[in-house]
This record gives sequence, structure tokens and C-alpha cells, in this order.
Amino acid sequence: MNRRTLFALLTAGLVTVVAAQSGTMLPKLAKKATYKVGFAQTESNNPWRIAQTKSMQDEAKKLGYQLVYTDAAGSASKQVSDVRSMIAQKVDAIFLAPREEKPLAPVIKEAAKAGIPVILLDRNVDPALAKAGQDYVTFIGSDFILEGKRVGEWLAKKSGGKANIIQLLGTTGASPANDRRKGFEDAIKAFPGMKILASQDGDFSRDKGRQVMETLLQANPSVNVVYAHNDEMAIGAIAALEAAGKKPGKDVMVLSIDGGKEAVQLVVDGKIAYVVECNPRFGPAAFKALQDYANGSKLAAKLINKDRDYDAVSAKTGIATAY
Ligand code: GYE
Repeated sequence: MNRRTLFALLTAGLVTVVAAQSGTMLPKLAKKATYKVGFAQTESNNPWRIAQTKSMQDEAKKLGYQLVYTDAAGSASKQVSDVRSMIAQKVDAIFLAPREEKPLAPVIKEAAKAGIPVILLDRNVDPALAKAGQDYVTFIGSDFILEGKRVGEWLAKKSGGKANIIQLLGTTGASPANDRRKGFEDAIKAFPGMKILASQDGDFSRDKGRQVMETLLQANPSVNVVYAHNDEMAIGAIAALEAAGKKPGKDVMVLSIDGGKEAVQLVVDGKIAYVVECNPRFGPAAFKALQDYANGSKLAAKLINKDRDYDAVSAKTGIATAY
């Protein structure tokens, strides 16, 4: 090989590396009759996750696609290795529900460099670290800011602008936790009589929600509203309230997000006052996005699911179709 050829080869290599590093190389997806697709789930400890996984599995089965499923069991670092193993298995595409906004961003770029497009499901990544249409194809999920805003506005109306609130936050660093907090806090800002006494991480989990509520209740006996970022923590909080001799629905108003059957039943029973749904049925939208992408369509940066809500009246009929 002469010097000139060597130089040309090196330059070509260099150009590719630079382009990949600047994150502008979203891989294409070939049109095929069937695909082997990864789904990297974050955890499976609640009805919402179980409904989401089922919806993905059902749709893959219906289409005759192979689904490579992993469960990170609540660990962002396990989820990173799950995605790496999907890359090693050379799946055609990856659906990723990133547990937290920051730690999953680098592995999205690793997949892109390996020629595997990633579609984000239900949770987002930090937009400063990875971008739709560049590092990943699109984000499919709910508008979490809007969910929090709907709860805040409902409460402002119901309480006449007066409330002593405990907020049970979702997993620290997870996009729905950040956004549900922002939407709610922005919505109640204009009401000086609505006070957040305490906000603490309950990790979207029932038991953690119960434990955190127990502690916060002792320190804040004047609480009369609990806003939980998901049903599981709301159900945990109800257990803590009852153990302390308080009546949820009478002494303390409980509000949550997700809208699983168990929570909607608690609305019917009067223990939860209001729930904004977060739709977990991703299968049809997720696989349609994959096919659209393979067909060469340019997808929007965000594909937003529609969410219902449940109060004492709508819960009675809505429960029949709650997940
Ligand atoms: O609200 C919660 C789950 O990311 C939108 O995560 C999802 C949330 C959902 O574990 O129950």
C-alpha cells in the first residue's frame, strides 16, 4: 500500500468516527417481513409495568416478531448491560424504557454506532445528553408535565385553593418524577393557601411509599392532602394513614397518577379522590413507529399517548376498562 492510499483510508476512517461522535448518524432500519427486537424494561414491580410488558409481548406475537425481553429489576446499571447484550445479539432495533434520565443516554449512542436504532418508551432521557432524530428515533409516552398539572388544577378547584400537601416523588432522576413534580407545583403556584409541607422520594414503589409516608406523617401532622406520583405509592400511603388512625378520603385527600384497576377501585371506594391515568398500553404504537421508521417516514420527536382521568363519578364506569 502506498502512502497516498494509506492517507485516504485513514481520512475516511477519521471522518466516520467524527460523524458518529457528533451523534448525527441515526441508523436506518431495513424493511423486512419480520424483526428481532429488544425491549429493555426497567422493573416489573407494579401493575403498570406488567400491563406495559404484556402489551409489548402481545403486539410482537401478533406481528410474528421475535421480542428479546430484559428486566433491569430497578437498576439503571443493569439496564445499561441489558442494552449492551442486545447490541451484542445484533437485534434489529431496541425499545428502551430508561429508568433514569442520565445513565442510559450513553448506551443509546452505543446502539446507534452499532447500527441499531433505539425507540424510547414511557420514560425520557436528558435532552442535553441524547436527542430524538439524531441519537434515537423518537420518544413514545405520556405528557408527564400535563399529568401533574391536571392533578394540581383539580386540587386547586376542589380545595378552594387551601391545602397542606405531602408529595411522594417518583424515582429520583426519572423523567416522570421530574415532570409530574413540575406540572403540579406550577399549577398550584398561584394559590398562597396551597402549601407543600414535604416532598420525598418513594421510588414509585408501594412499600417505599408507605415507609416514607409514615415518617412524613409524624413530622407533618397538619397534612390533609397526599399527592403521589403513582398509584403504588398512593396505596402505600393509604396503608400508612390507616395505621396512624387517619381516614383517607375524610381526614386526608389522596391523589395519584397511573389509573390501574386497584387504584380506580379505591376511587370508587372513596379512599382516593382523583387519579390521572398514565396509559401503559404501548404495543400498537411502539410497533407502528418501528414500521413507519423502516418505511422511511420521518417521525416526530415525541409521540404522546392520551390519558383519561377518574373521579368519584367517572371511576364507576371507567373501572371496567382500567388495566
Ligand atoms: O407511572 C410508574 C412506573 O414511567 C410512566 O413508571 C412510568 C411510571 C409509572 O413504574 O407506575
